[in-house]
Amino acid sequence: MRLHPDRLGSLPADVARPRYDRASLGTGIVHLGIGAFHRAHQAVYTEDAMAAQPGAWGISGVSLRSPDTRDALEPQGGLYTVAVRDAAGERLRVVGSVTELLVAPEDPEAVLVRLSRPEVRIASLTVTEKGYCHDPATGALDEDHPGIRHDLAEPHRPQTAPGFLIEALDRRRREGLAPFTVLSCDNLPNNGETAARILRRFAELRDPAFGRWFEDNVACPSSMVDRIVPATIDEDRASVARGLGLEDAWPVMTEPFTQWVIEDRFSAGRPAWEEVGAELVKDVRPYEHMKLRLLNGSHSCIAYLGYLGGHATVSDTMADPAYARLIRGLMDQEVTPTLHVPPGADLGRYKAALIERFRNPALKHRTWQIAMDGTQKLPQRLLGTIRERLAANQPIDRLALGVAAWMRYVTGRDERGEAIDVRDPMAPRLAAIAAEAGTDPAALVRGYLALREVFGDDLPRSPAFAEPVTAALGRLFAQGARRTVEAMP
Ligand code: CS2
Repeated sequence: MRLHPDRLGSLPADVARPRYDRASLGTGIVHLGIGAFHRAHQAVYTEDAMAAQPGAWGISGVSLRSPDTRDALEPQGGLYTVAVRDAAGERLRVVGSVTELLVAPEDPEAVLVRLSRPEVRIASLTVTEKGYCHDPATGALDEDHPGIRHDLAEPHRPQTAPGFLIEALDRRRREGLAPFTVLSCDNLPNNGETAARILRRFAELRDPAFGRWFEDNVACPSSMVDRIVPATIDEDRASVARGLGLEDAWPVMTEPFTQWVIEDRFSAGRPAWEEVGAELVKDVRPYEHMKLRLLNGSHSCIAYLGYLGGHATVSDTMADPAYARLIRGLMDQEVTPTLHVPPGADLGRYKAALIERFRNPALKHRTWQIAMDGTQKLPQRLLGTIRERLAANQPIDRLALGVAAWMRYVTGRDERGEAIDVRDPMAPRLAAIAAEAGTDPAALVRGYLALREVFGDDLPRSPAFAEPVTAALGRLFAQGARRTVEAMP
């Protein structure tokens, strides 16, 4: 038997479920990128906000690529399970805030129609870094991106997130409807500002007057989102089914920790997220730096060095004392001095909690999963910190090792000579560089640093950057990741 709105009554008493009238939810939010992360994070805050202060904030979840989420959730009336796991055990809750599921490539017009409805007041996004179709080094729209070129040529059948948002905003503008607020929930620096820059440029390329209208009318608050949500595997489905007494085709697995810091600039209202734990602030930047540099920066280092050292998951990697020491050193010695501490935050406790979160043995967060899309992630996770430290003449040994580990990883061969499944929008270029440079560290570093979209114009010209990266890459080839990590101070 499948999870279904008619069967909520049969759930075991300890499984939480919607505490509001789902029928009155309506659709106030369209979310682009209805993956596991959104379902374990923003959709849960909205679920709780509906119980605390009812409102018409149901979520229409859009997949920009595959029909998998719709196929899994539609027969369940949009319901799904969030399993919160740590060493103490597992707690299940069934979430009902997603009321509709759309698959953009099957019917782009249906998504545009939904986004153009007057009751939709927020369009939120978790489309991952590459979904912004931008140049990660500068944060500007990549005007040569094939998806962007397509969406400019065929605005009524968009494929990309910017294409959908801009066409829908144009329809609203022409119909005299207020725009929705665009709420980026991706791990990008100044994600609201970045989204605004990209969307404004896209609007301007369609029509300069539209670009000005966008600038004057569309609110794009920034937000910092945090919750670790590994990909769901079949074993998780089986264990959730045992706990529910019903099958759920796509439950999401996560940790107890959750944080959402949002700039309070919504042009057409929002759910009462502040009633249920979200922090509404004026300036998200200090929170975002703290999170992107400490959590995501460490995550990427764990991913590349852990994978190369034979560790399949983050918790396995962190159970290795040499890695745990490296990550602690990275946070304390190299990242912390670059941070402006957010008001009221206790960095010592934050970092200790991060280490505990990484160690959570109940989450099987694969190093391979986090290793994906490095070209889109390195700039905000490691390179910004590196730039600031170099400008202050401070050492970057651990950060350089992280960058070198990424280079070693994207050569596509592991330490036993096996192929690595490198997933990255720039994968063909990464492979071509490796094919030409072989295993010569200096040639590889030269080749990868020439990727201006990643390293910008400054880092490739900086010997203070290239030298430690080349030295670290040499050690990774000569000694392997495990021994290189062990030899770090
Ligand atoms: C991870 C993030 O996959 C990744 O790149 O670093 O998804 C991370 O788990 C989240 O940002 C945690 O909030």
